[in-house]
Amino acid sequence: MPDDYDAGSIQVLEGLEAVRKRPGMYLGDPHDGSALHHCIWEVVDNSVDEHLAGYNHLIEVTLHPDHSLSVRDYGRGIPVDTHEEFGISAAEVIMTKLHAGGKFDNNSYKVSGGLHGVGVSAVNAVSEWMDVVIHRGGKIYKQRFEAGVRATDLVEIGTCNDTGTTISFKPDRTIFTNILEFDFDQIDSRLKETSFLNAGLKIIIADERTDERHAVEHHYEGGISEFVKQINERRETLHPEPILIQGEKEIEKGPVTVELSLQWSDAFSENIYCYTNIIRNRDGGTHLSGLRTALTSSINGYAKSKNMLKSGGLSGDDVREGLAAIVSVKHPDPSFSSQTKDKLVSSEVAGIVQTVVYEKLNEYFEENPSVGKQIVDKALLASKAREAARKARDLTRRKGVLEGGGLPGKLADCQSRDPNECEIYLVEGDSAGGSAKTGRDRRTQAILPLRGKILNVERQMHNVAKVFQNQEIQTMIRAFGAGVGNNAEDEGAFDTEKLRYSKLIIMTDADVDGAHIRTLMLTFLWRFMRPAIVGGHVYIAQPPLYQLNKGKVNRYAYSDEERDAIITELKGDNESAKIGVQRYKGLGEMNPEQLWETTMNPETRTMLKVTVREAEETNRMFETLMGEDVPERRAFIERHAKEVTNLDI
Ligand code: 0RA
Repeated sequence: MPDDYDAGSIQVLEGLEAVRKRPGMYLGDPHDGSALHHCIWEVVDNSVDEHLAGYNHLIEVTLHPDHSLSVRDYGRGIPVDTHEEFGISAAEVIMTKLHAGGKFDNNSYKVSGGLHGVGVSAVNAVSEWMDVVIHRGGKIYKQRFEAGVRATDLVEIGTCNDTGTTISFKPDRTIFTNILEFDFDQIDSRLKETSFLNAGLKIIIADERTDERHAVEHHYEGGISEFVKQINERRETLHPEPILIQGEKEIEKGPVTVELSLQWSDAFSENIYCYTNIIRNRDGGTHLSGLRTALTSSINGYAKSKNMLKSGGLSGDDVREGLAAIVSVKHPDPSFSSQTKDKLVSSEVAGIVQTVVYEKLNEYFEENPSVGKQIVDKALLASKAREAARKARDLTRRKGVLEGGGLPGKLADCQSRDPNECEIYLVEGDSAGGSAKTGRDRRTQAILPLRGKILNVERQMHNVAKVFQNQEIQTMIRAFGAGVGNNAEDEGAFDTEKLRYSKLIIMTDADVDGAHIRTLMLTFLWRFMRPAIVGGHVYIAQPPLYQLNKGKVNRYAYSDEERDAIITELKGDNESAKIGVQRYKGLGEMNPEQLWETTMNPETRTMLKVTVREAEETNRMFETLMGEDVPERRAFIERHAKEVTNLDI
């Protein structure tokens, strides 16, 4: 410890001691990895602020082999002149004073901020060491801290002709007792989000912890519009370009700017991501309610003006079905409902967002009437479906679908009566159904063969009676034994508690028809048994595409790449070795043993879990799963989810 310790420094030390004693209060749980990663966000946020101030276009984050991490930016560089109040350099103030941040420069400039906005000094406090290197005014400066305390003076170490700041730190292992490893995927997905929200900012993440250096780069000139496009990447969109909405309003504290990007697709779910000053607000808040109000009134207004409304209006849920949207608000002094900033409560924001969205959306519909019409059509369909689901219960009751009949004859039920261990395979076609019946574990696996295509319920929403006359649909309702209809308040509505199986597994051929049947099945479940999907009970079986053999060795491949990899592996050094390749066209081509071994054995099978994105997103897998980079995605899935991966609907 330097011997010239003055009153200011002692105050600093006390502040930082508090962080070391109770890191959880400032950075989140130090034992589960969340505080460890918050350290990164805190440091990166400072560099993002430089970007927002208009001075920085590149951030380089590097994970080093010694478990330290560095963040380099090309901003103005932290000021090095002596700070009047504290008598030490401004840089040292920022590195050691809690909440110092960029605040003493100009309040309105700092708009980003970490979980608690504690600043880089809190990270310094929980670091074994932290180095800051500053390029500024043609000179390079460096200072080191240990456990948040100055270990060297700020010294000039060279000259340069650029500007910027590099902050490196090594988390203190006495504080982060459980988890010391930075998680590349988590960093990657978070910083990808950061670059989407900061159009034009490039973020490079390099992992130097293994022999093979691994780096990714995120750079989106299109900002939040590219974010929305990526959310909808694997969906049929109703309009090719997201609708971009921008606006600004001056309040007492300064300007509030709002930026939104909206795009509807044929998906069922609604994916709206809200941000205030680049921080995600998981529970939305006033910006979200402003958006919702504007959407409902604007779309209803448009529908009415085009005489598209027959009876009643469209509900908020109806107009938001299939909507992917980003709402990004920048506010000089926002209020949140909690420390974690999950919900924005600044009341003036609702009105600002509502006004901006209402005006701009009306304008957009004016200029793009065909898109407007498609969005209304989609909402009308959602509205009919909702109405149909409401009627479903009465109808099924009257027709006796739920009572009487008992279990359907086609069902080969399992022996166990404990839903937790029971699963039901919904199998396309009688012949595959036969193989599945023979091959299954009859204690826990039930088989329900479904003949041909099930009804396209989307086309029958005006006629619910027809939906419930469909044999396959009646059979499913009876086999599941959990009722029908999404409205939980209705008597007889679908109730996962009553479900006779904890896993509903759709098993169709790996071809176009199979994919179609799967879609029809999912559509039915979404419209009439939604809690099963939301509760994570619906899965897609993954049969192999190929069987490969060399002599007595049999292998299965679930994709073309895997087929090629296995061929290479089986050949080994012998290029001319004979490898048998059989393409499975349908489940029916497999005998019962093969079907069990490749697709049904819980020990070895891979299944897709059907999810609505929100549920999936909780473990932040989605960005990687959605990325364009297929090998990367495969590698990710292999590393993280042996038995199930997700299918978003
Ligand atoms: C205070 C004032 C100024 C810049 C910064 C802080 C600053 C902090 C960090 C932390 C990481 N990178 C950073 N870059 C800049 C403005 C200085 C000026 O007006 O030139």
